[in-house]
Amino acid sequence: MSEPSEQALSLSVFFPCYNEEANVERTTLAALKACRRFGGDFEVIIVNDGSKDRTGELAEKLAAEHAEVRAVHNRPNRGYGGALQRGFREARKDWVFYTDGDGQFDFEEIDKLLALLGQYDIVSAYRVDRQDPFVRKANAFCWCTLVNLLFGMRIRDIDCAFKIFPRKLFDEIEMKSEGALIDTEILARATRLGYTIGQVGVHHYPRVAGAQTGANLRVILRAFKELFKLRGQIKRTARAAERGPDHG
Ligand SMILES: Nc1nc2c(ncn2[C@@H]2O[C@H](COP(=O)(O)OP(=O)(O)OP(=O)(O)O)[C@@H](O)[C@H]2O)c(=O)[nH]1
Ligand SMILES: [Mg+2]
Repeated sequence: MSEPSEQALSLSVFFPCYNEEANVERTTLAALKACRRFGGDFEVIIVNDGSKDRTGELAEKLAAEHAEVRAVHNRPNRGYGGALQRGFREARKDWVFYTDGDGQFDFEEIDKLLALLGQYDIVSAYRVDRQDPFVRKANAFCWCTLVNLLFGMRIRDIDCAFKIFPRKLFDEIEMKSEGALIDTEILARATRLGYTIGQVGVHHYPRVAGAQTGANLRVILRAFKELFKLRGQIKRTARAAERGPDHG
């Protein structure tokens, strides 16, 4: 696949939403505005992850109002990883960009990712001034250091929800994480396949509406459980590849 030029960009944009009735419209309109600037072929996918509020209903309304918008629904809620998996599997364009549905990132900064796609296969942003409490930032630093060591990567901010991938990657890798490990899983599997990853700083804004859910203990424990499973799976895949196709 050739480097995307602004004229010919074929882009799927999606964002997961779990109980984001206060944010989903604003986020969708911001995505549409950013995509329209490119004038290419694009789609915006709202992944409603089994929300208990009016997110699903609002997503359907937005899809009815805008031809480029599609709403898909996980029923019941499948977790952050399940929501991201759904978005990647639904994407139909050559490039897939995702961010969060709660408005903590600025879609306009997608330009920074596109600018690096000539040099790298994937671009993963890092938050320059992360709007989270110190303890959460310190935990994130330790987590990122651990996964980099385990999977031989050098990612500055693994869980930054501002990344772009070639869609074909998702035909080549399995995704199993249903929790917060999903970002690590995708980048670790892509790294094993030889995909290169560019990194660039983007802004991060405080959540203005909706409930904070990203750092509860259940999320963290689930991520560790999935981490050890993923480590085992990737090791097994590597050993099978070394043995060659006859040995499966
Ligand atoms: N936490 C959580 N978020 C989900 C889930 N499914 C989809 N999401 C969406 O994933 C995005 C990231 O979740 P957030 O709760 O914003 O996580 P965060 O940004 O790390 O933390 P806060 O915004 O501080 O809660 C949001 O757009 C959520 O609506 C889920 O099952 N759990
Ligand atoms: Mg958030």
